[in-house]
Amino acid sequence: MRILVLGGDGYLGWPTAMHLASRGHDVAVADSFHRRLWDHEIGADSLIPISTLQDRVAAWASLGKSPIKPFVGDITDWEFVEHVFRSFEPESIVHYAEHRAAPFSMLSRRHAVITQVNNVVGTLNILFAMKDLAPESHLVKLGTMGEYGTPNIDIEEGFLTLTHNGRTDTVLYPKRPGSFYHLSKVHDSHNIEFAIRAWGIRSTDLNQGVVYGVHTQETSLDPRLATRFDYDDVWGTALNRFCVEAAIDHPITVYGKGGQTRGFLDIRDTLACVELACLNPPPLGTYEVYNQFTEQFSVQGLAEMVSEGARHMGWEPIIENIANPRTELEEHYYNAKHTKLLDLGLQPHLLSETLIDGLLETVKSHAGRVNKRLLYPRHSWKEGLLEDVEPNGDKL
Ligand code: USQ
Repeated sequence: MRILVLGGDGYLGWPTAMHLASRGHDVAVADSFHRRLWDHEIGADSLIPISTLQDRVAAWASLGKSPIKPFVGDITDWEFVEHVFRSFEPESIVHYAEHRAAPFSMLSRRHAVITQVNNVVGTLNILFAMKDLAPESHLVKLGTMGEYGTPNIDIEEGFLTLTHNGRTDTVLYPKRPGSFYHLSKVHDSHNIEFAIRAWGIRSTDLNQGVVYGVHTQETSLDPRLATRFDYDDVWGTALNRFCVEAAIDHPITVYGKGGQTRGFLDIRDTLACVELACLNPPPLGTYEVYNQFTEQFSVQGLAEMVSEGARHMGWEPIIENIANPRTELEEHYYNAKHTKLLDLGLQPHLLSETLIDGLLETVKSHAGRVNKRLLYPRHSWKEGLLEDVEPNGDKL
């Protein structure tokens, strides 16, 4: 199958491209390198050194693998999208080309605008390209579990059947996201669902939870194929950050009470889910939604698991419940369905001691690269810039 991976230079895009190429698909990637640029803006860097996209595809080809074709450009630019669609003629489009950090989108008006314009306009361009240039193709869109927020009822997979005043209908599950980033994905979902009704194209919206880990069959082949590992306060996600903090004897930063509960999954399961989605396109005119995570944990529970793993390594971790820089419920009901990908054959890698130990070892081997200034949050969603972090990373 010809598969175009948008955002193919990113944390998940690059491992996905290699995974699909090694399974016999004809793969191209497109990327604007925005993600690398934003690192410069906030002074962050991947914990694990990463090669340029050109070096990555050259290293991949040098191992005798089926080549990955790179396209460099921005999908908010229609001419670029048209060029990629006409020259590659994708059958599936895996769409990761979005700004993906809730804290980034909440830094300022400018960051909220950049996030929403990039994500909503980019996706609209892809929808029009599908309609005009590849009407049979299948959009595999990375959404987020955060689209649903934390409602006080069970979260279904995309749709809810309601009876109101004696009449029954199936509607899109009500969305109540918790950041301008998460909202951008809700806007995308609505645009996609409408485009499908209007034009008869097709898409699978993957509402993904928080991904952890960096090791996949392909990233482990050669250091030049490594994917990025973010640990800073803006791009770093919970488990990855906690491992870095434990590895350098920094307090594990649980925000608030730590009862925030989310769906989580191993990076290898992301790749498997995306491939399953590509191989099982819905009929034309259908909008399919899968909830893509394998287990749910509270943030406090996750911190305790990392802490336990760190003690096995002979370290002395401490968990610190710091003031929450975000605006979110810290204690809430959470029960999200996630059976559709299992029904398609997903065999999950569940979070285990061995995985945490492996992550802790990887992180420890790069501990010299950690910039401590990036660990405590530097920005509050309500109060703006926080002044209580010293340039050396200590709290005042
Ligand atoms: N958290 C802490 N301490 C930290 C970092 C995070 O307690 O040091 C808490 C946050 O307050 C939040 C939870 O951990 O309650 C998850 O935060 P996160 O940064 O790990 O993940 P999130 O902001 O939700 O976003 C990530 C990805 C995003 C994806 C989303 C899936 O960055 O692209 O869409 O996970 S989901 O969470 O299901 O919406």
